[in-house]
Amino acid sequence: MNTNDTSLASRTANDFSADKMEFAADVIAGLSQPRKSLSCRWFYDARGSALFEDITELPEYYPTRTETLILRAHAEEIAARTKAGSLLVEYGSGSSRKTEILLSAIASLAAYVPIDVSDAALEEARVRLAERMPDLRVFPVVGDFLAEIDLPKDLARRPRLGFFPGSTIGNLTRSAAADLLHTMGLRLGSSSRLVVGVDLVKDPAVLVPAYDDAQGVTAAFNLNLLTRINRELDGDFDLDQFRHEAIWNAGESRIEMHLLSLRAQRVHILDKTFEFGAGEHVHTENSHKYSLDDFTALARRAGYRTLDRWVDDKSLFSVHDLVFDPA
Ligand code: SAH
Ligand code: AVI
Repeated sequence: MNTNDTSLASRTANDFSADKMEFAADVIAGLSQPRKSLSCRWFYDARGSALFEDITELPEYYPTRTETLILRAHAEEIAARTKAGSLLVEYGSGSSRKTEILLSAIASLAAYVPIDVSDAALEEARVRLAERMPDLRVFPVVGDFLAEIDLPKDLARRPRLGFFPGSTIGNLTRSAAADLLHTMGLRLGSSSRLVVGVDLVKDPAVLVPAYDDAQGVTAAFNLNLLTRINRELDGDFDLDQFRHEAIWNAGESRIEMHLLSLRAQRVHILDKTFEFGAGEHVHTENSHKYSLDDFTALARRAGYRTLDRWVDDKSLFSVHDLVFDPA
C-alpha cells in the first residue's frame, strides 16, 4: 500500500460528512489488512437496498418468505404478550414489509420506530406506511442499531418491543451477536421483549444457491459495494475484474461472500493505492446459520429468556420470542 502524505483525516474533514468519513476509514482499514475485507454494513446505499429487496423475491432466497409465514402464523401470540401502549422498535428495518404483519396484529401500539442505516429504505417504508396505516405514528431513525435513540418525550417512557428480523443477527460473528443482543436489551430495558429472526443450519446445496442465485442478483448486490466506493470515495475499481463468490464455511457454520480479483491489479481510493493479486479474495459478508439450541444458548448468554421459538414445517428458519432478564 502506498501511504501518501495527505492524511485521510485532514483531507476528509473538509470534504466529507461524518458518515462518509467512517465509510472511508473502514474501507481503508479493511483493504489494508493482509486478508482484505469490507464490512457488509456498507452494502445498503439506495441501490444496495433495492437489490436486497430483489434478493428477497428470488426463488433461491428462502429466508424472507419463510420468516413471513412464521410471523403470520404466530403474530397473535406475539401481540397477546405485548403491553398496551408499547413502542415497536425495529433494528435494520429495510422495507418494513414483514413488520406490517406485527403492526396489523398489535392493536395498541404507541408508535413504530424503524432504525436503519439506509435513509432511502426508511423513507420508502415511511411513505408506504403513511398510506396503508395512516393512524400509525412512525418515528424513523437513520443510523446504527447501537446508537442511542433520541425519542420525543411522550414516547421515551413507553414499554418497548424490539424486533430484529431477517437473520441480520447472522451477519455478525457469534461473540459480536451476543454483545449486540445484550446492548439491545439494555437499551430496550429489563423485562422488554425482543423478537428475533434467525436462519437455521441446513444442507449447503440449499444455502449456497441462496447466496449465488442463477439470475446474478446477489452478485450485483456484492459488486455494488465497489460501485459505491468508486462513487463516494473516488475509487477506480474495474467491476469486470472482480467476481462474486459465496462459500459455505462449515467450521464457522456460515455462508461467506467474497469478491475475487480476476487478475493482478492496482486500485486507487481517495489518495491510497491498493494492490490485488490474481485470485485474491476480499471478504465482504458473513451470514451465520444456527441450530435452535445454539441460538437459545447465545440469547441466554446475552441475558434473555426464551418464551417461545417457532420454525416453519421444513425447519428452514426460526423466530425467537425473548424477554430480557439479565441475571
Ligand atoms: N429487516 C429487513 C431487512 C434486512 S436487510 C428484512 O428482514 O428483510 C438488513 C438491513 O439492516 C438493511 O436494511 C440494512 O440497511 C440494515 N443495516 C445493516 N447494518 C446496520 C447497522 N449497523 N445499523 C442499522 N441498520 C443496519
Ligand atoms: C440482511 N442479511 C441477513 C442478508 C443475509 O442473508 O445474510 C443479506 C444478504 N446477503 C446476501 N444475500 C442476502
